[in-house]
Amino acid sequence: MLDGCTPWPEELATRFREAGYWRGETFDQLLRTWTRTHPHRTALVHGGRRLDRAELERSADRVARRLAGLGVRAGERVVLQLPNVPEFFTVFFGLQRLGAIPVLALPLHRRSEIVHLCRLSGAVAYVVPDIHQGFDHRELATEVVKECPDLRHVLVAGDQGAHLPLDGPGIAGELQPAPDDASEVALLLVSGGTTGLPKLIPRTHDDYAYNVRASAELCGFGPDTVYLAALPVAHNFALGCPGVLGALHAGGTAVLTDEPDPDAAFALVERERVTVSALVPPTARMWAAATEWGEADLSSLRLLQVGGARLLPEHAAQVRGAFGPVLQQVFGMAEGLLNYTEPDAPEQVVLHTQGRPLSPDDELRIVDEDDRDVPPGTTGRLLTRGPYTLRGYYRADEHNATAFTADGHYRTGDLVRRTPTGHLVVEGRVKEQINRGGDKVAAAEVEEQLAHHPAVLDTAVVPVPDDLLGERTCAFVVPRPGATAPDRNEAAAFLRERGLAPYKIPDRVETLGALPVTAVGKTDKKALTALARELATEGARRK
Ligand code: OOB
Repeated sequence: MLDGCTPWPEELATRFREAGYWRGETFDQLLRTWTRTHPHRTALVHGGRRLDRAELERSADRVARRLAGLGVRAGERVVLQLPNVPEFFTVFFGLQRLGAIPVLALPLHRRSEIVHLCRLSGAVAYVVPDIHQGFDHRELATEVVKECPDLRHVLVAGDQGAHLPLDGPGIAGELQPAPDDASEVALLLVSGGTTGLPKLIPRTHDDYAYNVRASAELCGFGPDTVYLAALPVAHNFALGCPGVLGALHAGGTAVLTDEPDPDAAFALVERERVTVSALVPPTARMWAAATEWGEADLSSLRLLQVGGARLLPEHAAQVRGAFGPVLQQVFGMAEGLLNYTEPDAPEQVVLHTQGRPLSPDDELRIVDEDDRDVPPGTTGRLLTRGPYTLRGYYRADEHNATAFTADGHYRTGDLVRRTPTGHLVVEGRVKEQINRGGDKVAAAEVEEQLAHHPAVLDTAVVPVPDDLLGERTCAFVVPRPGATAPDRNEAAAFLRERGLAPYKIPDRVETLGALPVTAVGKTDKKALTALARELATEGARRK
């Protein structure tokens, strides 16, 4: 396995192969099979563009030749930052054809995240759009290159500016065949993070293909599936749960959009006869509200997946009320473990639980703070291992020592309880992460960035409840003696300047004389969370 990764123990790997989870197929081999079986079935739709499987494969082959011509080799990493456009998949599969490894950055990542991802992965190339949603990624790339000596090439899908065009000349003749070791890393996903900087999650061909295939089977995907990707396809949910890859695997079609708002999305559902989509809770609620006045024909929808953050039972009822019994709750993580409510699950299960583990070999433990199992039905910390859950983050030995138990369970940081039917209910979390409607913000990352402000002595970032997003971020700031703490506008400008992704900029900034501490002298985040909540309700009352 790629240097810097933790493989599964050999006896487990053998078991997962014998059980038929790991089938020894790489994503390049899978794409070839999909193309061979249905060359002219539509694979991807984007605006007025439609690519059948044969075209997708040809385009991927062109990208592979292009990158090979630039010297990109098997095992090398390439940071891929594209929105929901067909090029995301032509580059993804082009890299698979070379055996090179995509690092899936999110479209909203900025200099801080991209420089970190490039350095951590030792990426040799970075693929960007030209301008996306008003932001010029070519300018970002110019800054990134200066800070990342290993980065040899920037490729632009669109107008190249000062960089190289993605669509340029490549090598002709035979491509060196991609390595066919399916136990090798196929892609690196970015974790939501709990520490200072995002971590990379190695996903092998074997484990991720199983993730996709088993999800597609559970969700009833088939040749008539039309999947609307309205969340970023760089995120695990829309990529492989079952996502675009699941639709392709099942012989179906994926429709790509960057506009999840009901106006745009409903028009696509009607036009393309979309059968399934995946949303985060705030978007699902907007969709539900919009059915009351919209006139689009949504009768083709057979499954509406909602996940990424807590969906309250009353909101689940609204969504189910608006769309009928098509709602599915999904509790997943880029690290692996996926839980789904079954498409035929009783209403109570769909409204009140976040689903059941995907694989019979997902091992779950619910424990107290000393890693002792709690009694059945009690809330505790979720630990897990299994055939598609990582055994270690990439190049992160120190972090891995605490993020996993000695016997290889991943500490999810989520607080859950299990119902008698084996479904999980997510009750909260112990990890210091704010879940902003599905966008994950590591408190430590924002704190570290804010600490660079010259007037800031100390800082702590905590969640505040929010009706739409579930949570927003509140930063408490202690000014240096004699200095004035930055207010929200100044803090936002400062963090933007430092290149932090926009969704990580605190929604509120409050000044304190000192941070409260616990009996052992640690910052008392519980007290701060309570204070943030108080300030927010007070603010709302005054309005
Ligand atoms: C998905 O993946 P990530 O990596 O962005 O975030 C994982 C974390 C979980 O550990 C949990 O804290 C939270 O997001 N989460 C949920 C949830 N789904 C995810 N919390 C409550 N209820 C849910 N249904 O978010 C993700 C990956 C694949 C499929 C779906 C979501």
